[in-house]
Amino acid sequence: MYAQGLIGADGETKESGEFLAAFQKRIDAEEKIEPNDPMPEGYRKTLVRQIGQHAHSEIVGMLPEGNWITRAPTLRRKAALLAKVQDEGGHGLYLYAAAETLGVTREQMTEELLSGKAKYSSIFNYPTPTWADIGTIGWLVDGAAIMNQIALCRCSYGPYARAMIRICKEESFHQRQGYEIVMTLAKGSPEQKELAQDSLNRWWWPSLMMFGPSDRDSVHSEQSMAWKIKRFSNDELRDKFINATVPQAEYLGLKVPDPDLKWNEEKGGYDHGEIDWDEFWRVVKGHGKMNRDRIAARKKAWDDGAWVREAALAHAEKRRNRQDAARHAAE
Ligand code: FAQ
Repeated sequence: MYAQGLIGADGETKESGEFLAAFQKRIDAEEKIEPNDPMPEGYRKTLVRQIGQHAHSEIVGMLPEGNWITRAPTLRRKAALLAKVQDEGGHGLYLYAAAETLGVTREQMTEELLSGKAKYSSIFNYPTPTWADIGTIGWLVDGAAIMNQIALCRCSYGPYARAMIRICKEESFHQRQGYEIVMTLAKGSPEQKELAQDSLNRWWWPSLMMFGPSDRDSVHSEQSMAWKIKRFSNDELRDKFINATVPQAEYLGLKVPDPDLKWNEEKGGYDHGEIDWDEFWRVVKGHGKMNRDRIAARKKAWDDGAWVREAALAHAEKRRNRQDAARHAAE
């Protein structure tokens, strides 16, 4: 359908000023854009990039927690964790389906993930060495994901916005199950409390990085906000997350590992310390602790699943042939 690459708007456009102005008018009037509507190529590419990367994040995001399914401490914890990881797989599938409405295939998106061309969230390149990490991921990672995704429920592209509404409902359950795990540890023995604190120490800063680079370095924000794909800037969402999460840590009796974190009465929010952007870019560029393992696991799953895809296609073709033959016989 479209000949260009999938990743990102390239800034060049052959569309007329009149066409772009009419499109912007629809956006400004808060109309939802649907798959068969005319849209600028940059808008389509931006959505393919963002939704595709979001889908990859959900699927790669199953790996750090999947690591603990066989080692969950009780049957109740195991059942909840299994359901949560399965939910994340479902989110990935809604999102791939939403991206497919823009004229790309799941195969193309997967190839871009496996070749390193398409990104997925930096957060999933950190290891999960302790059970407390499963609680902390639910509390902080799903908490950060919800903060970002609530805004995406109002995204101008209909299929993405609608997928987000359902996803947010499930993520809020995930956030609560994670918080409950951390609360159990934080109110438990000194060793358990230490596990919870150690996990918070390791996940706090990477969770803040999930919101993307600071506004001054965010290349896509301005255009994405004009198109109402993004409703808030990266820093605005990060600040909202900090303001919501610090009181939760205080309630647990845990210390947020930021010596510069301070309530600012004037702005009605927290000031925070400097984020290590070198670490962020290192991880985004593929040099985090788990990048290689994550992509190797996805590649193995994709290769191992080839026979299933082939069998499903062969079955669909057989069925189509049978239906065609039956139709011809009836004519
Ligand atoms: N990691 O100009 P911006 C979840 C890239 S879902 C890696 O600011 P944009 C559920 C960015 O792609 C988590 N790369 O970009 C779950 C761009 O590179 P590109 C995922 C990042 O798009 C929970 C470049 O940096 N959520 O966790 C990151 O306007 C538990 C410049 O950045 C979503 O994807 C990063 N953290 O804003 C699952 C939400 N940040 O593409 C399992 C939808 C930025 O030019 C367990 N996405 N980059 O090569 C968004 O809202 C946006 O895409 C942002 C980035 C806010 C992530």
